[in-house]
Amino acid sequence: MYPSHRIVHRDPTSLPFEIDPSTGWLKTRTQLDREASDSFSFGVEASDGGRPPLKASTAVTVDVLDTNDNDPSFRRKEFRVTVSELEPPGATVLKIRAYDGDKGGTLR
Ligand SMILES: [Ca+2]
Ligand SMILES: [Ca+2]
Repeated sequence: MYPSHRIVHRDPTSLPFEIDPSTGWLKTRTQLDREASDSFSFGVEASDGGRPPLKASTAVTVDVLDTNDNDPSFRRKEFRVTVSELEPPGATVLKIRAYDGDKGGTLR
């Protein structure tokens, strides 16, 4: 009697994974995006098909590794500022910082 496997989750359709019931191979079902979800937790249940069926369950966590797939971006298209000619050298003028959605958050 070979066990049959299934994913146990309150909303399995929200998971980007599916499991082959007979082999137990977990496969991606849709494209992953670490910037949207970096980790998934769910259960997998095995059932032996006996009468009554005997079951086992285990907890699974899948962590999504990051790739550099986002361009850095500025919060504004354009910056414009005024500065007095009397400002001494070293005076701060404006913070023009780019952000990056990939892991680490800011530019390296
Ligand atoms: Ca990036
Ligand atoms: Ca990324």
